[in-house]
Amino acid sequence: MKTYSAQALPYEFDFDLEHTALLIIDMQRDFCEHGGFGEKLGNDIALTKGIIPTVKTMLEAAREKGMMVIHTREGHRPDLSDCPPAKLNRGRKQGAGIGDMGPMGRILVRGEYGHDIVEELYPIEGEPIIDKPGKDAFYATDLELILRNKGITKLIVCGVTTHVCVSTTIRAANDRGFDCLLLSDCSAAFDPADHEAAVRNIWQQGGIFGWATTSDKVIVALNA
Ligand code: TIU
Repeated sequence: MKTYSAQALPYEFDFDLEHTALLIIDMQRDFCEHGGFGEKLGNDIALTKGIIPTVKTMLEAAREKGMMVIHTREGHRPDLSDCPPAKLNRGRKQGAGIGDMGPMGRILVRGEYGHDIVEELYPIEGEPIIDKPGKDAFYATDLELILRNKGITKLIVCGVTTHVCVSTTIRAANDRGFDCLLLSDCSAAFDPADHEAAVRNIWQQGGIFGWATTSDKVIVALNA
């Protein structure tokens, strides 16, 4: 099995195609388009929308090389029975009521147009979609089971938002023994300061949660 080595912080990230998956977090219209959950929380979606072409390039490179690709979506059952009242109440206070009707359908509800992944990055056959009720993609999902069954030990992680679902998932993956590489240019927060801090918080202290780099470094490694 060929080993690839990508320049990263705090040092190079070594991986192979058999044990590594690209994990794309929550690239849903609700976070990247007007009228979705992100915007209703008072955010500008320019940066989350802006990474779509970069993520697409990385996704196409992974597909071409045969790397496993997994997508996640944050959202809830239509009856909201899997939405903790605390989350529901806080969203409502911000004017972003989960389950409320918006221009893209009911906010953060499974099956609605706004809840789904943006067209440019839409999963193809064989790419699992993990529907998650929380920020952590492992919480109350079968993500860990799928990764273990496939022999995946390393995750290349990207998506939105860097400081919320991406960061929470990397931390959860780290505690489960997965090596994680965060792609900073394929991830975004609504505020660049949150993004920058979240990226640094992954690789600081010698890689306390994992590694960080940009997608071009991974693509260079894959083509070396
Ligand atoms: N609000 C925010 O920054 N993020 C979320 O609510 N979910 C994800 O990060 N996907």
